[in-house]
Amino acid sequence: MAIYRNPVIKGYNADPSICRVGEDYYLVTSTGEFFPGIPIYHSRDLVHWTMVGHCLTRDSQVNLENSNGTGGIYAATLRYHNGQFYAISTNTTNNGNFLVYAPSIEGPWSEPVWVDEGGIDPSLLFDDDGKVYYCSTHHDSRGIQCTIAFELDPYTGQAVSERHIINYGTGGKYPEGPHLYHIGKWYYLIQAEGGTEYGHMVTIFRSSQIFGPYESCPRNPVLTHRDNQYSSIQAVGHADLVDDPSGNWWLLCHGIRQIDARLLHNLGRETYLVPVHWDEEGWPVCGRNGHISYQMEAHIPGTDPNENITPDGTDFFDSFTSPTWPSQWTFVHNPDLSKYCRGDGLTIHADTHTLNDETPFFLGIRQPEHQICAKVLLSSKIEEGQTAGLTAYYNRFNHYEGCLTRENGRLYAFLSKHLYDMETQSERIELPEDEYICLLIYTDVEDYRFECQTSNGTFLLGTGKTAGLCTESQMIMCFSGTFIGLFSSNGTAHFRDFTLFK
Ligand code: 6LW
Repeated sequence: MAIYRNPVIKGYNADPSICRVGEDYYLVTSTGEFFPGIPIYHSRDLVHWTMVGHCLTRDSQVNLENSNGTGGIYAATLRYHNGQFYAISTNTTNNGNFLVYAPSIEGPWSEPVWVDEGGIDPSLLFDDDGKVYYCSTHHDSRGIQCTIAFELDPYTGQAVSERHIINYGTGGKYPEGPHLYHIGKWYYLIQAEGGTEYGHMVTIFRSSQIFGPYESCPRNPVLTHRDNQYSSIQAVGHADLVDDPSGNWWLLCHGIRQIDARLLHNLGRETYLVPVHWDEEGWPVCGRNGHISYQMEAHIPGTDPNENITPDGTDFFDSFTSPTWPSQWTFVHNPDLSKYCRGDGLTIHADTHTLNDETPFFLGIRQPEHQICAKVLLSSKIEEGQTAGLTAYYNRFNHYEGCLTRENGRLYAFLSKHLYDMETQSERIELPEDEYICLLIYTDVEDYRFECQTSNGTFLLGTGKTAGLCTESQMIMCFSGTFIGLFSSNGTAHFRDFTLFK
């Protein structure tokens, strides 16, 4: 069997949902307050994944106004049926549950079809008889969270059957992330329970009828690390099931990489691959009896047995000279893309909004590892009172940035750190008027270290604690992860050659 390494999709890639078309796998993840929404990844072996686009690329599809770190696009489900792709999700800040569809994974994705149902984590089952079933979280008349299902017309968003409460879970809090499958004679229901933190778990149920009654797997939870204090992989849950062309089964789920044994993670919830086999009673056995690890053995589709599969590199480079945006670039809320000009490098025409505001002039990529280096060239043509530079950004309340500014005609560099309602700035270092200044970030589990390189040498601007950019240290309920990005405020900034590498 081949050896592969988890997570298979690194950095903030939570709530994975997967479908297979022949020998091609497609997977989506949630994006919260970030734009574009719902990234799409492609793979041929479930281990190597490439981001190939997004489902939500237009303001008319995704209004992120007021999503404010906690809201926006929650978990999505991706399905393929009869030549059409469907992605269904929840805009928790504006209008709720919706689906979009497309004739190919590249799109064009439709305008939203709104579904008149509350709750989050909607999913679709295209059944053998041509019926389409919807399920999502729900609160019953007593306010108790559960899973609801009904037949849906995916092109009108209308229910075409009665609504049925089909499950209350096994007693874990927040039964959510439901997915329905019709496998053989059974309808299976997979869901997450325990909340997407350290109590997270995957539970599974089955019934001979779509609307139940569902029986619980005797081994529930079938996948969790709530009982595994020996692994720094935690919060394992929110899974989707897929088979490969050879008839092997897999779960894609999310988990976190704890910093040491501390209740801290700064990379967000990442996507993990879990081999599944079915026992004699027709229940799935996931991973190593419900546990997973960073290195696992399995019959990886499309690879030779005994192969040691090397993980994808996480290096990223953009000279900003091509007219097309690499998919990895991500914005906070809906950006005015006319203010971000590519071609001769990247020019950002910023107004007075700062990184502390809801709509900063910012673009970033997901931090993929605890230890990375990122650097960028920033023109010294900085206006009086303007600030621009390289940032480690969790959200508008928690971010650190190496900045250039101009005061009384002189060019300076400094480190700014913003946590909650606290802001500090390091001592300013006067810089020579080089054409470009190189700003750098070096990260590890303890610190983010900021430097700048000039013709006068390399200067340390300062460090910020990694703990300040962790999900657990957020003052608002947050589900994202740290981005490494560029920003400007109060003037036009010109960047070249952004590089991120391990
Ligand atoms: C996702 C839900 C969850 O929709 O977090 O805590 C939401 N649980 O399953 C956003 O990732």
